[in-house]
Amino acid sequence: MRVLIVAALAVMLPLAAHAEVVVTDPWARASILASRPGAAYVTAESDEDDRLIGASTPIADRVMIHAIETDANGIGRMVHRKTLDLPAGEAVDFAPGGMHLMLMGLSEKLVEGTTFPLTLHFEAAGEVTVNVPVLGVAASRLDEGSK
Ligand SMILES: [Cu+2]
Repeated sequence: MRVLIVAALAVMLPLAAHAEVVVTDPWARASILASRPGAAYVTAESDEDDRLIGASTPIADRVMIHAIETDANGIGRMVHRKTLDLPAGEAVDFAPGGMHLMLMGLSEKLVEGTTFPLTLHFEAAGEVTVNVPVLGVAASRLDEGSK
């Protein structure tokens, strides 16, 4: 009996001590060419201060965290970020024209109606994997693409 209780505590304690990040509304836009990078979007919210430190997917060589910064002339440029802070209780939205997860070196085109797994790596919460639906080439938000 004692062995069972110790084993149960060992399983529960790390969970209680860790931040939890909820990742919702994943989507990506279908690509016209496999040679162009794709982009994926999610909403992420952590119950404690945490930080996105990377992402990966089996369908791309690597996934980069990109922001878009607008210069004084109003021209937007993609800026690579090594990490992205997730303040506790604040939903961070990835969306076209803003933060996105750039899928570099796609092994195949992103085809509308398919899905692919995307794993987000958080400093405190660890890995969270979501299934990303691929919407049409003209989709600009999740709800638009699902109509
Ligand atoms: Cu980008």
